[in-house]
Amino acid sequence: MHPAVNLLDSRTDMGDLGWIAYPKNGWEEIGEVDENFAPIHTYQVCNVMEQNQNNWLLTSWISNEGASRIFIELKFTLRDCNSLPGGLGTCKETFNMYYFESDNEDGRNIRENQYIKIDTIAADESFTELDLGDRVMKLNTEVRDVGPLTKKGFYLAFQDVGACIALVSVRVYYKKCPSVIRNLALFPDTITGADSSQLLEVSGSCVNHSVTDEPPKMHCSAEGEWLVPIGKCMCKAGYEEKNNTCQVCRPGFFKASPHSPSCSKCPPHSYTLEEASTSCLCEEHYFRRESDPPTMACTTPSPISSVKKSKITKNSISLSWQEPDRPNGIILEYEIKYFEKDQETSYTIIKSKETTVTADGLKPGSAYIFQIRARTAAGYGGFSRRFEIETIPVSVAASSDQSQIPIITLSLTVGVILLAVVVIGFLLSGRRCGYSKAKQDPEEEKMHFHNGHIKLPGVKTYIDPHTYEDPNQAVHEFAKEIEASCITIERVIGAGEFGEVCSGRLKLQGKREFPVAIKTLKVGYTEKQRRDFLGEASIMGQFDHPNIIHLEGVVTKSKPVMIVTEYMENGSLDTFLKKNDGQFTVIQLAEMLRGIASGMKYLSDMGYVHRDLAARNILINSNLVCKVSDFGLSRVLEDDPEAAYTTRGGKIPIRWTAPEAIAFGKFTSASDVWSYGIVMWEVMSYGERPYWEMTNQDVIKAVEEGYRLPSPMDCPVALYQLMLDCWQKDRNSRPKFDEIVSMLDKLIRNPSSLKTLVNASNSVSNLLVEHSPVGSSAYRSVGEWLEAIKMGRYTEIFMKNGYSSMDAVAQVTLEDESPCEKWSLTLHPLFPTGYQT
Ligand code: ACK
Repeated sequence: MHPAVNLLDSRTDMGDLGWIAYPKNGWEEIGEVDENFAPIHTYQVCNVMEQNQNNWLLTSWISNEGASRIFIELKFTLRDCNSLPGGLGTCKETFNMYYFESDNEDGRNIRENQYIKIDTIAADESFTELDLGDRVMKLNTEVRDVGPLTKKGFYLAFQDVGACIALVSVRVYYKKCPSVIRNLALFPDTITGADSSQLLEVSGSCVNHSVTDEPPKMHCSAEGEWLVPIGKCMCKAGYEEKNNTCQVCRPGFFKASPHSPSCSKCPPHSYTLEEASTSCLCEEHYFRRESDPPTMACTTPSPISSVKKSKITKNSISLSWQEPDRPNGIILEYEIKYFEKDQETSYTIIKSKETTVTADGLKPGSAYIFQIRARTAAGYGGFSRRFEIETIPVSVAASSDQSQIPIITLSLTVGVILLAVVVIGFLLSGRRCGYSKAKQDPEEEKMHFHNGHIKLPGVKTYIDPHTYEDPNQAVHEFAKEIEASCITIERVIGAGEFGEVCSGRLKLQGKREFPVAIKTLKVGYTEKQRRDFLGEASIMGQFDHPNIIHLEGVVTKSKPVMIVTEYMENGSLDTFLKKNDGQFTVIQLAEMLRGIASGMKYLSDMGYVHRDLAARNILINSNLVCKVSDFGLSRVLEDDPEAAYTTRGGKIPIRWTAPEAIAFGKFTSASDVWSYGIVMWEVMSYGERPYWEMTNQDVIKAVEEGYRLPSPMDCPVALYQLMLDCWQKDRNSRPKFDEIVSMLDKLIRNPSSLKTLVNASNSVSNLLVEHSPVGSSAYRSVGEWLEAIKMGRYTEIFMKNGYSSMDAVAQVTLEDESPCEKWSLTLHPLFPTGYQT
């Protein structure tokens, strides 16, 4: 539909226009016909030879039909004064157009001076006698607009002051945005605003069978175009969108919620006979739990009927059960739910492929409720009945412990012998002193995790959102849904892979408003992008630690989809450090590192491997607290601009990644420790780029050949040593995060331990002052002293360089080439000049 609506068109108006002309010898109507012999109302005047012309032509009253800006299109011919010999003194080539507003036709007899001038109209084209001779009419078209109009209608008037004019047509119209259906909302015909730049906000109404939780709106421009749609309607449950309407779901199909895009076929073993179904009924003998989503298949119950207690201690309960007699297909895994009696709101789920499970970390002498269900390809069966089992009370456990004293003594003896064997073996293997190693191989945790087992050593374990068939279920398990109306977006602070990152405020019911960061998912995303985007929230939502970015919740029920986290005033750590180069004390930097290590310890305890630990993925708040962020599934690395493709096809941030992870994809907490070492280096060098401008290929080669990053400027020896430890080729020799945390704790508690800097020329003097308050005599040998300052591994270098006694070390003067300088040169292998063979 055309956006212009005519109020008057003298060409198409066949009857008497009722216009008034005066004085008598002024404008006159001539009855002409167009090429189709239709009458044309043409008014003309041509008193070019006479002085003082003032000829008026008044239209009849024109209703504006509610429009507040109207347009007037004039078509006319105007004679060129040069073609009128003798009339040059008086001849004019313009005429004037006026209007007068009135609510009704009573205003007809107004005085001329009450009219308001719209414009003086001149011709673009004038006609000449020659034109007339050829019977060629050159028509001028001029359009003017008037507004804002405040009354119901108006008159127009044309004043001639001595020109030769033929007014061929007058068209008066207004513009509107024509009625349209957009996003399932009907927007009515809307007359444009009075101002030529005005956008009118118009509310839409949902079409039949549609609903909204975000009222639809659009904006009508002065040109009659619809712009900027906001909100939308969705077909209600039982209906789906087709051609801008909501069509009913056919029998056999259902749609459970307005948010589902279309009707889906009933899941296995369910049906509907009705149209517009919002769920499907289970076939006979098939069931679905009330809490199961309607997308889930109906299954025959395969309930576990009896459970055997295999072992109960004061802190753990081990159970076993029989596979159900008639499972509905192959059992993929069991889900064991348990909680302390009367505390059902806080429960634990263990997934196991075995018919046994051990729940540990329980309270002594407490009753626990267990329920088990099996999962087949068709979905979950119903939960078994509740089994109530009590752990052993402490008193009983103690007495049974008493009776076991001889056994314990025996085991202790065996234990001590075994330990001695291990220690001797360790010493014989020639390994220098280092960090004690955790007993568990990190891969083992990962394997457990991949097998879907969840062990409960009193610590929560990370659950891979991939293990959920429905990713939406994972998000809602781990993340709170926040209503979009609780969020105020204030400004855009950056760009994420999936959309803008904004800062804003969150006001939850009963809580004070507080600042948050909001990651948004851009419009037009694919289902996979949405899943990957929300995957981060499913992971983040499982963590609760002061050094892990805290998830406030997600917005998934309205658009845009958002992830809301705590706000970190200083943004990402690498940028922050670059901006504040040299501004912090070593203790402040060590505290930042301690925080990061503590967050990483928590993640590794939960069995989560970060894979992209780097200063750019650490956020820092106004109190300089650092928090690990940027969690994701495969996409973490996709999203990281530092990530490069390896020959194995994966995308890896080479400079931060351990060699075994680059070479054969072995990502473990130990490879995270390597990355942590690189983060330490980034922090101590205030955001310097690791390996500077070396290419990724050169980095891989150098690291493989045993080269390591040199110490950053003014870096405490102890911290650089820790970095080197993190970069041990053998991943089992790298420190664990808990060891890194306690090491940093010790250093921070004893600030003098951080005074010795790798590249300070007086480093040895410092060492002696800080570590040997009563002089070098506090240590019997150089080895003992180096052990005490956690530099035992350099004993050999000291010896080789002639510093075999503490006296020799103590005599080092500022002028001497200090053993630490030699030592630090040895640690600068990336610089060929500094590398000593
Ligand atoms: O260095 P920045 O200021 O810190 O720029 C990036 C940008 O958004 C894109 O990731 C910033 N950012 C991300 N999450 C947060 C947050 N929770 N608090 C404050 N800034 C954040 C990040």
